[in-house]
Amino acid sequence: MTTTIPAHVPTLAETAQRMTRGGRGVLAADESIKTMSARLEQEGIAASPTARRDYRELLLTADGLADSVSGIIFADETFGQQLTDGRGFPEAAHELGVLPGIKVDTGTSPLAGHDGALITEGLDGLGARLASYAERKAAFAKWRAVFDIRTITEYVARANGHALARYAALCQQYGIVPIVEPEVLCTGDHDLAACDRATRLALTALFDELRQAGVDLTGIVLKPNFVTPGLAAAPAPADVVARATFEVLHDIVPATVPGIAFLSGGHTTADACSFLHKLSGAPDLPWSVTFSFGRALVSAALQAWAGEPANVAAAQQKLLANCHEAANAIRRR
Ligand code: 5MM
Repeated sequence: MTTTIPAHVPTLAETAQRMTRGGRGVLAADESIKTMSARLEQEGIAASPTARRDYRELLLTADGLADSVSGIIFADETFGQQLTDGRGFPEAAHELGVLPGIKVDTGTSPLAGHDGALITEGLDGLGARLASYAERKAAFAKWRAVFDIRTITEYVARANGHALARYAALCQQYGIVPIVEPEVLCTGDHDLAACDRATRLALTALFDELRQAGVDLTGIVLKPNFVTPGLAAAPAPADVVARATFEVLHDIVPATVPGIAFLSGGHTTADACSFLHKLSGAPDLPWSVTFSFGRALVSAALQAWAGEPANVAAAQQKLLANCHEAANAIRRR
């Protein structure tokens, strides 16, 4: 008699660890249709579902991507598309050794009564969408709250933290690891202290809400911004950014959180990698730190591709070089 040993279904904690440990990070390729179309058009490429598909296929199939990338975040459109060989994107990602993730927020709206502040939407019907993504083998999901240092208040932080916590609790019910992303934007000419204050406000409200929602903190990945001056202000040295970022996170993020994967936020690849390198060298880090960069990994590849099949290999080399640089930033000690 033959017995079939059921395949091990990874726990939330195991998936979160796989995403953030082992010297690899997450590639954010989940631009909404609107953002992706604008980025294609900026490079002179006519935006269409096929162009967006070809671009994401180029990213996913770069040979050796899994050496430095543990997971890739897709938007809903890509998640349901097929590669040119007929495989679905999530299936192909698993086969290539990269966990597929899905962005499930539906973007931001003005937060009524709080001039200029934004609230991230997408909770309506989220359970049904997560059930469908889980069936299609999504390993993790992402929800991004967006804060501007000029409009963030305790209420704005709490409203967005509450939505993030409800999203995270729902994801865990469906066996999907939630990436929780409270992004303090670095557009503007504010100083590092202003970003420090805003990031503390956002993270404090978030972790309070996550606890109250009963979210298992061992099964999440936090995706924060680095604590930096605004992009239009005088830059701070990488070790100053790393120290400020570490202090904020150390004060607020419990050690039970397995991994922190930073967004790049409009910083150059070199800057984002050097912040990460300095930070990951800090002694006794309670969590794994890695990257979940979007623009810092893909911008050069998109430019090199320019929509031409003949440029695919060159574009993939640009992507791989940036992914290796980011992975090296967390591996070098
Ligand atoms: C890749 O861009 C993501 C989705 O953006 P939109 O919904 O606005 O189109 C974005 O959430 C991204 O995952 C994070 O902001 C990190 O990207 P960067 O470029 O800041 O590392």
